[in-house]
Amino acid sequence: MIRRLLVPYLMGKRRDGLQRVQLIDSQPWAVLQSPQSTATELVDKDEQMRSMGRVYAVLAEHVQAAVEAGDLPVSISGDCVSTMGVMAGLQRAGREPQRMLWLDAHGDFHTWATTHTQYLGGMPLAMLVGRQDRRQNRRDSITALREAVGMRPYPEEMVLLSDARDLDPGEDVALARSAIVRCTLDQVLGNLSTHETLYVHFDTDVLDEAQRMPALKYHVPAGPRVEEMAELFRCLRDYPLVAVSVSAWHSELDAGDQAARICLELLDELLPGARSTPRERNSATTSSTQSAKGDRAVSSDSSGASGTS
Ligand SMILES: [Mn+2]
Repeated sequence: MIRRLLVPYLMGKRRDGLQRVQLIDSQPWAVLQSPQSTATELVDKDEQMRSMGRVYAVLAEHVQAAVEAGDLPVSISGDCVSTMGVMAGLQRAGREPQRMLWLDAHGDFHTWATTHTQYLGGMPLAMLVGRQDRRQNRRDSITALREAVGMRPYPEEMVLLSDARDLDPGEDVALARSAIVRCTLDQVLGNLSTHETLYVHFDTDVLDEAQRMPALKYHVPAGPRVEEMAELFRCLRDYPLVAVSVSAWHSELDAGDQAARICLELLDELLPGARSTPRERNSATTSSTQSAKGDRAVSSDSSGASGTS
């Protein structure tokens, strides 16, 4: 069974628009909330981290319960810090994955030492693998956030990051010196084994679909199209998945729920079990007019993100 978990928050702030996923998907989604996290705007970074700690502790509980019941947890939330909640739940259920695939246009590898913007959304991967931060001695440090969620740092060398084509100065150096493996989308399967349990995290901003999905966040050109992601997901369906998490689009900008629908169709390609037939689906993920691999080979030349660390 698949346990679908909807977490309508963006960096600790409520985003009720994400709940529309419930209305447009034929599958049931459980909506998770923390009663103390009701604000739709949070200016204070410490309060933001406390709110994320509460919200993703709830996610961790639900992931743990799903895994212990033999289900596959699949979550959609507003940001990539949700990976901490998913990982915490997997760890507590004794199912820490042997590999993690992190699909993202960005590195998400900033720390307080490298960030110029103080933007917490640029730090989730560094948080997940336990990078120390210079606020570590403060009560509201990232370490405290990880403890609130109940997660142990995940080993860097087990993370495969693709295709992270938009890195900032400082972040690029930190990633290159880390044990995280980087690759382009067409190199993902070559870096994974069907014998290793796998957690797939899909930040929807990895897609290069400014026209078709204008509600995606932080559009970065020269990335994979929906068709290429669908092809990868169809292959990954045969891997021993232990969890899937999605970082969502801007629900308030998603006119007609276009981004939501395409992402749900993509999830359908990845998840085992019943799925709609191609004829019933929107043609977004089934178009074969473009050669996915060919497009990727062209775009990876100019992306600057094709090297491995
Ligand atoms: Mn991200």
